[in-house]
Amino acid sequence: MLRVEKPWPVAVLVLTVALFSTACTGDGEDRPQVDVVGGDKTSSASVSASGAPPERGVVEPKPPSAVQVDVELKEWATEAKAARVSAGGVYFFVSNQGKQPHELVVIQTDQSPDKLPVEGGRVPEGKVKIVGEIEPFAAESKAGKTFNLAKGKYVLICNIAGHYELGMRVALTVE
Ligand SMILES: [Cu+2]
Repeated sequence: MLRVEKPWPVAVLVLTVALFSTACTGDGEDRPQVDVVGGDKTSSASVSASGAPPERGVVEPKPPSAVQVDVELKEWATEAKAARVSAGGVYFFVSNQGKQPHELVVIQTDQSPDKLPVEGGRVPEGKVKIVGEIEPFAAESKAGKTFNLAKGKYVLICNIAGHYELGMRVALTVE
C-alpha cells in the first residue's frame, strides 16, 4: 500500500503544480496584455505630443489649363522641378519624401530665398505676401493644389518651425 500511495501524492502534486502554473500563466498572460495596451497608448500619445497627427496629403485634380510644377519636400530641402513657369493657374504637385510632415507656402517676394525675415524659427506670415499654402501633410504622401500666380518672383518654403532656416526654400519665377 505504501508503495502504491507514494506515487499518488507525487502525481497529485505534479498535477496541482501543473494546474496552478497554468492558472498562473493565464493570469500572467492577461497582465502583460494590459501592460502592452498601456504601452501602446503611451507610445502613440508621445507620437501625438511631438506634433499634430500627420494627415496624408490631398491631391486635388489638376485643371487642364494649369501649368504643373513638381515639388519635392524632405529634410532639409524644398526642390522645385521648374525654376520658371507661365503666369496663370499653377498646379503644385508636391511629394513629401521626408520622414516627417512638411508643408508648402508660396510667398511672392523679390527677396532671395534665404533672405526672408525669421521670427522664432518661422517666417512671420503677416510680414510677407502669402499667395498660397498647402497645410502640413504626412511623410510619404503627396498633395496637389492650384494657385493663380501673377508675373513676379516667388519663394516656396516649408514654414514649420525651424524648417525654413534648415534649407526648405526655393525660388520660383512666374513670367
Ligand atoms: Cu518642413
